Amino acid sequence: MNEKGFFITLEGIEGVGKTTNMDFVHKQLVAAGKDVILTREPGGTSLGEDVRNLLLGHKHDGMSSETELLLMFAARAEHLSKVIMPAVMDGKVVLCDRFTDATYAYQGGGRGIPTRRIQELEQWVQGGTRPDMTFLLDLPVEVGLERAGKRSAADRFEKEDMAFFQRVRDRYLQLAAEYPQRFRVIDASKPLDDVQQQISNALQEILN
Ligand code: Z5A
Repeated sequence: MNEKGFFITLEGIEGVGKTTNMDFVHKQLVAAGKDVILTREPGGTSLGEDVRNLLLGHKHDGMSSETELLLMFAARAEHLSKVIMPAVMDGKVVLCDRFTDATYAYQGGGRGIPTRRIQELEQWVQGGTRPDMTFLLDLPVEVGLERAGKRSAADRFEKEDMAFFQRVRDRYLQLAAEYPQRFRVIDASKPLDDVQQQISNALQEILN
């Protein structure tokens, strides 16, 4: 991206602490005087939240991987045009819980959809728009699932097995290695204070 604002995404497997740390990043940015929009994928718009319900709920268990991929990008097209781009053009910081790296990780790594298919859709829907900075909260799959397991009923993705989440984690780490300028890999297995110190250090790069 470029324009006037800044686009930050948080990524990672289930239970890594994205929700917990979104709030922390938000507070840090606001304290630094930034105008911040908090949003998420799939979702972020009225249409996107409806699509999210289709994707995460169990009404359509067994949906094909291609349908899942196209729904992710349908919601993303709406999110980009209605929320992300207008905010960035207006000089705001957009802080988004998951974005296209999640598609490479879950639909690519997890479901096995070829990378080039995802790249085609990314190019079509986003053109040259990419996050400016991506925090990848990383930890072993067992730890993430154990943390997430302590919460409410599992959604359609949370029903997947350990091998699926291992492929997702591997693909995320592969992306981080491929785009080191954009990614900041955070060791999310550490206690929360430590995790937030790592995030805070990385944030200083943009706040300075
Ligand atoms: N998805 C996709 O397939 N393709 C796409 O393109 C996109 C999404 C965009 C939506 O997920 C699903 O959509 C997602 C991928 C798919 N499915 N999965 N899995 P989501 O982002 O809405 O939900 P989630 O990934 O399941 O997030 P989550 O379960 O809410 O996890 P989290 O936000 O990363 O974790 P948390 O709620 O902040 O923390 C989990 C627990 O750990 C909680 O009790 C915390 O208090 C605790 N915690 C947090 N940090 C720590 C530390 N450091 N130590 C100890 N305990 C901690």
